[in-house]
Amino acid sequence: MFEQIADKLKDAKKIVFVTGAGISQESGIPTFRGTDGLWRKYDPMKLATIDAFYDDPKLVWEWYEDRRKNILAAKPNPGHQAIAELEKYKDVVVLTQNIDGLHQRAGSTKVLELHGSIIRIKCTVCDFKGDFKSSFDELPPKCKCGNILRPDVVWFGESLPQDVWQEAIIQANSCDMMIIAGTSLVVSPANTLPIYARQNNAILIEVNPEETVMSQDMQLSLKSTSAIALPELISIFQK
Ligand code: BV8
Ligand code: ZN
Repeated sequence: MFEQIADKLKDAKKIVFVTGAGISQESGIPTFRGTDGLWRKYDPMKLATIDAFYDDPKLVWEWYEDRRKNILAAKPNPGHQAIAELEKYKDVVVLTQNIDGLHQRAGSTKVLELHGSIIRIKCTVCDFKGDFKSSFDELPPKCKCGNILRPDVVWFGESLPQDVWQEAIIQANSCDMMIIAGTSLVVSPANTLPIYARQNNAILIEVNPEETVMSQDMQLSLKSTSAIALPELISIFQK
């Protein structure tokens, strides 16, 4: 699959990955828009928004609790593992839209979570933030300050954490190769990262069984799943 760019892969100094829900699909975590899409059962704009949360915090919490249980039971798949393995050969940074923490659990050490993390919580009022591994006996859970807690994720209409977003742009601007895996590139501003990379003359590679809005702009658009394609990419370095 990667023969035609094997040399470019070997010459690359810094490889930045932009990943989305598709890379966790083979870990059993439903994507957002695919046929197994998580949102098939729920109306995404209804639940992943601040209004929905204040409208019905219990319902939104039940949705996240349901997803968090599935995520904590899931394991990184060969796609996540290949990206972690690549760190042995290259400077690798992962810019992920996913909130499942699977890149870190696979061993990736430089991961920017653009949309936050389902295993972190924060207070809706004070600056409390914490890990969220156990279950709560009541939903929505309360902070010590008396206000309700929320998952530390970015909802639609909310801006991304400025420090994370600024750092993501720096990484996209300073890589010589960007591999976009498992994302429909529908959600902004994450979907602008390949544009920053292209402006910096980076080689763009896409790994997605389906066509996306940017497939035509890629030097290589692999119609494959990430758990199949990414281990093949690593095998180039293991010959
Ligand atoms: C912002 C965290 C501005 C929560 C997520 C109209 C109304 C309202 C808003 C907007 C609007 N138009 C534009 C917007 C902006 C909005 C947006 O982009 N909306 C979209 C829907 C049009 N964006 C925002 O609101 C962002 N904030 O813009 O702020 C601002 C500025 C200043 C001040 C205030 C505000 C915030 C966006 C973050 C939303 N939070 N997640 C949670 O997860 O619960 S987004 C959510 O979508 C996930 O993070 C997910 O990762 C992400 C993107 O989806 P994908 O990852 O691409 O997943 P998808 O299912 O779409 O695609 C999967 C792909 O994988 C497919 O292509 C499939 O073919 C492929 N695939 C499947 N299997 C595999 C595979 N690939 C490889 N291997 C496989 N096995
Ligand atoms: Zn508080």
